[in-house]
Amino acid sequence: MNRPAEQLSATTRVTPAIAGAAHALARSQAPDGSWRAPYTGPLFLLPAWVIALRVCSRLPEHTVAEKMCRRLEQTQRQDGSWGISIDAPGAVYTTVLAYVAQRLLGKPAEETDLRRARNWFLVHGGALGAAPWGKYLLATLSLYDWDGVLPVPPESWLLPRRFPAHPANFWCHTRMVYLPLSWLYGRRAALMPDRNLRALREELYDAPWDAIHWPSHRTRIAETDAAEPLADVWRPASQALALWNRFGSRRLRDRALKEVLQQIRFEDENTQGLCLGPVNAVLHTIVWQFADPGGLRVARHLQTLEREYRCDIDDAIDLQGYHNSALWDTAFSGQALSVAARTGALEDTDELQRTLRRARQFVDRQQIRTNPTHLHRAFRDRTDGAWPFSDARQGWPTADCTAEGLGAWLSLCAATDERPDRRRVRMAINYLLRMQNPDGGWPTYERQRGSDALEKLNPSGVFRNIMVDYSWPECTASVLEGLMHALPHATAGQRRRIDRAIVRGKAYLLDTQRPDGSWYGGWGICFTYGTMFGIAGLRAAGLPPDDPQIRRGAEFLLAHQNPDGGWGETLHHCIEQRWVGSTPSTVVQTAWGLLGLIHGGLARCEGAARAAAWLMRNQQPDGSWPHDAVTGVFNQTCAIDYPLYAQHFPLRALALWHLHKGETQ
Ligand code: LAN
Repeated sequence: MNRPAEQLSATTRVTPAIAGAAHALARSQAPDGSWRAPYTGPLFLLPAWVIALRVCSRLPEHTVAEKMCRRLEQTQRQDGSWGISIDAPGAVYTTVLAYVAQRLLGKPAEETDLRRARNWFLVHGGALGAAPWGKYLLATLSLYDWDGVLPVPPESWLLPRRFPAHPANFWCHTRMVYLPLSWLYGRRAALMPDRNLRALREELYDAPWDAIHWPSHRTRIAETDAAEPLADVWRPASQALALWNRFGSRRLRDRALKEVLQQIRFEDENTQGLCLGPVNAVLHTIVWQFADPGGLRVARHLQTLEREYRCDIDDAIDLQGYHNSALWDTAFSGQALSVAARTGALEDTDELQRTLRRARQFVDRQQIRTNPTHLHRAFRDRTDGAWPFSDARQGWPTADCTAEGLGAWLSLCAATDERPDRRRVRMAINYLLRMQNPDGGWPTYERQRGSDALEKLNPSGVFRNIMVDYSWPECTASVLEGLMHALPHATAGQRRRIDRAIVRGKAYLLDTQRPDGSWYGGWGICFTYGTMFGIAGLRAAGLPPDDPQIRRGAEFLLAHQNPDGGWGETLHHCIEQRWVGSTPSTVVQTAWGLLGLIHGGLARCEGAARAAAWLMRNQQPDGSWPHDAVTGVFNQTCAIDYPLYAQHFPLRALALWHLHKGETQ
């Protein structure tokens, strides 16, 4: 075969590229065997933390305040606004919160950037136009009136579980945010305004505070904040719920508040105080400050935010999107290194063995072996055998983290001559089998509980697909790969169940492929991510590379490859749900594109060689790659940064390419 010069030179240069990347990755391993990096991107988290600190009268001293302000300054957009995340268009919600946070941290209202921010949000309706979560937070500071928020009655927790709108049927992140919110709403929890807060009341609105008729703004959301506009039912529903709030039974309210506080305790207990995510971690802090001012729980939550969620990037401070991403990043790094080890490209095998062993031990320790306490009472599912996104302490596993954790554990065991404990593999298999959704796909944290129709009640304005734990192509693909990996360790009974699960999972993947051959990525930006997983999942389910649907997936990738050999996508693809156009190639998306081609059996095609050459051209002298873009996303609108993706995905792609490019098709 006649190969262009670039392809030939790519073939000869790949061994040192793999070795350099593997050493760079090994060097960045943490002492506990994990990989982790600052997990930032959403811009509503740091202001929410500052608000919690103000509620608890624990605003930070000057140097810390300055570093928090620096982060907010870095993320302000040209037009003076803040988006809900990095790279997102400006929103009143985050602009008002970022403004309030900086004022609380001591900046004067007349400072130039704050003036620009104020001009921006006043043009868009001021705080009255903020998406609902912004209003709740402002209300706790008495910067917004509880009469003007979308009602969140705590009594919903007393409904029969069968009732479709019982919060137990919501996606767990939504449920765990609305849990503390319903307590704050039910109590109308608000600080007594001091002089500073009174001043702020005048800055956030284009009308005097006393002249605002709050009830007429309950369902108001500025256009900038309405990625998912409120459904029409919210208008009459919010009126009815507000009447209930006013005239409903006090005794029932007290019972409901007690129940909600009990559920909050369960969550604290089951997560060792870490909470499922950053939003409920902040809201629990605020709840406990009102429920038991200055108590032990407040102190613990403040400490958790400080020690686990805070991250320092150079001279700025941010609040992370999860307390860490350790299991997820370690699983991928471990798998990339295991593949690299198979290429024979690495010289210092002692160093590599040490790294792999420590990674294996870390992954090993993060398998959750127990179940939540008060399982049914706390509306939780079994967790034994599963892996979480961060670490075992937090106790909320997901299907794909389990699959990737299990896959990494097995690969790392194989690479370090350790025999995995079969009983534990089987526990993981059982968890994965339990998690399959009725549509054949796999969700994130829990099997789907509510019907898709619940999405009509999405009360957030800014996020999409938050009401139900839907199936996702990438979660499904990870699980199919994980199950195949674990198959040799399964019991005969499990094998039969795995076979059936795979048939249904395959059907789900075939069904979710779009007419253009791609899969939409729900948790990575965007089609390169989804398509890489879609193809890999179908291959794991047994389809051959020349299957027409796999071909179409690979052709989609080839059709959208940039002339320089890479791929580039932005958050707009996620928001618009279509390939809006290519943007400059990025490291991570190029690695995903190349991996998609390799899984699709096209390792030997010219496009794959050009992608590999792009990755090698852009590798830095120390073996690492530049962190050139934010490539994670959630709920279709909010970008989130996985800095380590730019290290382990290219390594895995190059190593696999090296292993497969010699194969005949
Ligand atoms: C995450 C992080 C990891 C991510 C993957 C494992 C990558 C994915 O494949 C499945 C979904 C999951 C677990 C996920 C879900 C949504 C999360 C928890 C996040 C993106 C991190 C932060 C985000 C959470 C919802 C942020 C808080 C915002 C709310 C809307 C509550």
